[in-house]
Amino acid sequence: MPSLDCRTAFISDIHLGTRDCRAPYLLDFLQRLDCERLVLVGDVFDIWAMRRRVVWTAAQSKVIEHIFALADRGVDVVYIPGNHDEALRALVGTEIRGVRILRNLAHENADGRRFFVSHGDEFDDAVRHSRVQHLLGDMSYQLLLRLNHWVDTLRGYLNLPYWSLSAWAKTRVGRARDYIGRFESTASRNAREQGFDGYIGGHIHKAGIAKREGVLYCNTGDWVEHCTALIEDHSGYLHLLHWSDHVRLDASDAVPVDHADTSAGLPPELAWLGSVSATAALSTGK
Ligand SMILES: [Mn+2]
Repeated sequence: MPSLDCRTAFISDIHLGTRDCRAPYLLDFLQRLDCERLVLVGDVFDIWAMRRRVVWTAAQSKVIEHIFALADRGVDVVYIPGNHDEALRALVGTEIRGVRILRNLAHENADGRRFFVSHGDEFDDAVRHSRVQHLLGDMSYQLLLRLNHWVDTLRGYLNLPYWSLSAWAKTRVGRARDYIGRFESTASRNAREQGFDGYIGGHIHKAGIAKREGVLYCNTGDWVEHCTALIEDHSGYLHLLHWSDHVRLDASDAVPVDHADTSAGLPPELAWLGSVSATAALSTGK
């Protein structure tokens, strides 16, 4: 298996525990990854969705096993919980099997540039118009993801490559575009005001690298629609990888279909997650 040699890899918005999670793609990425530091930039688990219904697959278990295996191998694995896994913020400052859990991170690139790394939901209040609009947006987004699932299944039958309906819709809906623009500016300005050379985040499921507010804005994207990762090479340059494209090109390594375990319970190795989420739900009042 060819390896992906880099200094740092940033991934976010994996949404483990839901059927939207594209775990087989992520597993393929992780198995090839050869890095010094791996940063999980939030929404690794979708604990919100898991409170309603858990969809767990063998590939999702393997993703977790592989992340721990990287930590065992000496990779500095950092986990910054997001809003969908905010229950794990109760564990900030601790370590689980070599994975450091942090609220955010100051990452220094090989070329000396410093980046402020956070999930990004802390900018929601500054970015969104109103709570009601946000909820409506969230509901239609869920609907789009559902539709996306069916479109993808259909295209699979027709032997067409993966194409994301919700990704397509998002770039064409004016309000979503405004939201993304405001998010990028707010996050970048915040990083600049703290003296950083750039910002690295996730949350909005829109991967990108762009100059904003005088600093470099980077978004890792997600693994529910786009399958993207932000990579720092050994010289300190940042690159965006679109892993679903990569897998499609490499036909010898077809990604297997991820069959959902419909028994819908947390796997035993994740039982601790249930108790953490229950405790934190009380403390945050959400
Ligand atoms: Mn988020």
